[in-house]
Amino acid sequence: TVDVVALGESMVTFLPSGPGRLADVPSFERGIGGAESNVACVLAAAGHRAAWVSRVGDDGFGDHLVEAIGAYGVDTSAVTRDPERPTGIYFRTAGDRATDAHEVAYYRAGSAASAMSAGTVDPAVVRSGRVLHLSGITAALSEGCLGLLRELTERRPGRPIVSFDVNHRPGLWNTPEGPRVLLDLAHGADIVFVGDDEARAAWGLHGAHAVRAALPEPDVLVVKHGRAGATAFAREPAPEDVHAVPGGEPAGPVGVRADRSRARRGGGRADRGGAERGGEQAAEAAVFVPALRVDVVAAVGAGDAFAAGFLSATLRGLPVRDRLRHGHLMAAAALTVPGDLAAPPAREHADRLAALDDDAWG
Ligand code: KDG
Repeated sequence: TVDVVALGESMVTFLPSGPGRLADVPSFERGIGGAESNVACVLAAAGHRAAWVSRVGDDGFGDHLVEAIGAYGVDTSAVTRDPERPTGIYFRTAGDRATDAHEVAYYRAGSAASAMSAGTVDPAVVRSGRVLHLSGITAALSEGCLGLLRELTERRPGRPIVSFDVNHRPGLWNTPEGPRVLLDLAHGADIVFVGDDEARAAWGLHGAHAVRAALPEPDVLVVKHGRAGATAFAREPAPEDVHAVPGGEPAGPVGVRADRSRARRGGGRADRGGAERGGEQAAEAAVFVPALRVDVVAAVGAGDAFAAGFLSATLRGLPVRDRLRHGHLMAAAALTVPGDLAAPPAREHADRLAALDDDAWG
């Protein structure tokens, strides 16, 4: 089985040769982007079996995406070609280092990926992994894409663990309904990633606990606090949800559970809360782990790398604090390169860094 299937639009990206306004940048360098394929690439580079499901044009940019993402070790065999619609592309400026304010120009309206729908994507393939990773970007692309996400986030027996990165991109939505739709979709996921800035802007929610109160259903909720760190809420699993991890990994739970004893003694700052679920009160910890302080080159791709690190550690059955630390480590690698993707630290190296004591982790 594939560990993670990531579904979403990828684009050929054009990164500026230097600073300045989009109007002034004289040349751009080609790269690849796409939140979900970024997650798949980092996971594959970190030694997981990852697949990317999407639709690209029957054009050179489509070829490039399939080849470049495949070169990370991602299975691209379920990517379909659209003979009529082009592959999406986008341009960005270098932006301001301190604020990361940058211009983005998307050329993706009517793209091949926007023609994804429950009718054009094979649901069996999409559900074939242990984890299905989705993002709110897809919901903004077209009615068909939104319908597909609604179907994939429906709670049904036997589905994979559904991971959802809210990724609110206000510029992509042409209706004011975006925030409500994203909250709806997040309700149906098992693992949700959201920035506290997104939650504030989209939902008017201030702080991690307010987000948890509005999103009690997902077993795991990660609220990211930009450069400060991230808070995870994770419910204890019902015993039957705990599976041993095959293939030589340390046996441990897959997915969706907190390890409160470890969180208390080992650096995650845990506080106790409760989450309402089906009328029952399930105790859970809120674990905050500070991010690594790095010299940021560009924030693009960092959220995706964080999700990949968190999912990687989840698949390996690591406790919540370590899932957050692996997320931060992968994000730190992405923050220090101009493009979306950086080579992640090797697993042994990441494990050693994640195991450093609290002083090293701020
Ligand atoms: O997370 C990085 C993405 O924002 C970038 O690759 C482009 O997918 C993209 C988007 O839709 O903004």
